Amino acid sequence: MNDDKKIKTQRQTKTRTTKIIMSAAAIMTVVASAAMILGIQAQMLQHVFAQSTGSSNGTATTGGAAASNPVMVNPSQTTNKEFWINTVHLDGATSLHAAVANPLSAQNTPLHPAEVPPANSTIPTGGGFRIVLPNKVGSWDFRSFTFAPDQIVVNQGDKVTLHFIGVLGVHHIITVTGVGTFALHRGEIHTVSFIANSPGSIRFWCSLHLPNMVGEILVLPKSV
Ligand SMILES: [Cu+2]
Repeated sequence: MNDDKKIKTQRQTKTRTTKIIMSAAAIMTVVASAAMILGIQAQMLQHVFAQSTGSSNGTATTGGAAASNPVMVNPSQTTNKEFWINTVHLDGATSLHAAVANPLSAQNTPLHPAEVPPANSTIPTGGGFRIVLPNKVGSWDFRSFTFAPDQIVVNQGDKVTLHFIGVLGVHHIITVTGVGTFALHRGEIHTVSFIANSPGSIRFWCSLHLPNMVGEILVLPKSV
């Protein structure tokens, strides 16, 4: 090999080495960036977890531990109790035909097999239930009215405030035993307030949607 060739070979080797070093540096940069991003994400997750468990340093009880240590209720202590009660109806909309668009359903095309309405309906009268028989495209619906929540627990002597919210259903005629009767339209909020003087059960219901649109306030007795 003459001198010129030697120099050329040395140059080529140098260039290859430089390229390899540059590639390695690029890979390391990518790995370092990925590690940084993952680290930031882990920190964010820790922060979110700390917030959800009410701890900023991770030393307080976790959600799981809190769930196993419930707050004890002492019926001898009376307080103000406030509840928000929504009017609700649940709809089971389906179709006689499988995978046919159902205009009654948010999930427009049912994914489950075709269903036919029961031949002899056993639903009670009273307005609380409604069955819409198949329309021209075979869609049908079963509806049930209720309150959410429909059971509330308070202590004897508590001042109880109930906000009834008209969400679903055009209107309702609601009675709270011992408190009164009122109409509630969609988009309205009607508030009642009373002292739960006696232990036992206070019923509330909608006379337009019986027998299922009913609720109960359970009043725990004061300890002596
Ligand atoms: Cu009602």
